[in-house]
Amino acid sequence: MKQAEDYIIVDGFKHISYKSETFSEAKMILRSKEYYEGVDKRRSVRHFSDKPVPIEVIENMIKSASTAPSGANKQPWTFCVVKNAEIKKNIRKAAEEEERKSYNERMSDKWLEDLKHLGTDANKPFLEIAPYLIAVFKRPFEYGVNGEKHENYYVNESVGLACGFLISAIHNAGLVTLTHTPSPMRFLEKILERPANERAFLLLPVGYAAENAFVPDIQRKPLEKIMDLY
Ligand code: IYR
Repeated sequence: MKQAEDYIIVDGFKHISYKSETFSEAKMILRSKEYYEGVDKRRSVRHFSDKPVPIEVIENMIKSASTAPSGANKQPWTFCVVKNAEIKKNIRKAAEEEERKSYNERMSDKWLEDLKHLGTDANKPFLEIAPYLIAVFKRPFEYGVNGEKHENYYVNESVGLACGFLISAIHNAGLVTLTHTPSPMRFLEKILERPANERAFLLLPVGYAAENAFVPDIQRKPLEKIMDLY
């Protein structure tokens, strides 16, 4: 029997054969339901335990994040993992400074009203308590060998997708996170001494939920409100 080719050449580039694992319709329904029920247990948590987490777990999560699709496969992201207490303290101090300005001056009354049910304020103790902070940076461009700039593509979409994968991986490991958005976030670039082609995108504290953690009693929109079938 003739063996199927396991690669072809398209415009001079090698394309390898890809076989995706498929399931019966019944199994698909079951798997999709079980997956939903798993991710539906995820919540944004603001109360963390300081219990240590093996770095290997964080490394695996970041490898999962890096499997996200990206524009022209440029993978325009860097994940900075902060375990060092001194650096976490500096990040907390700088984040709270920005947040105080935001809550007191920059955010509109409507915005503050919209946040009230979440119980947030400018104090961010979790930035010191969580065993790790993952500061995600986007890379709008790369430097070539002569220092010239090469633009990346769909950078926000790509890094947003990678963050989604990361958040899902954190939940899958039984840990929690919070998509913290101190704004502006330039202080992260300074504290972590990032190269000039990186911009802070998201700050994710990662760890176990505190034993006495509480989350706001909020509901997800029902399917009828979020899906239109044509
Ligand atoms: N960045 C602030 C405020 C904040 C904004 C939104 I939109 C939220 O959903 C939650 C908080 C903070 O992190 O507290």
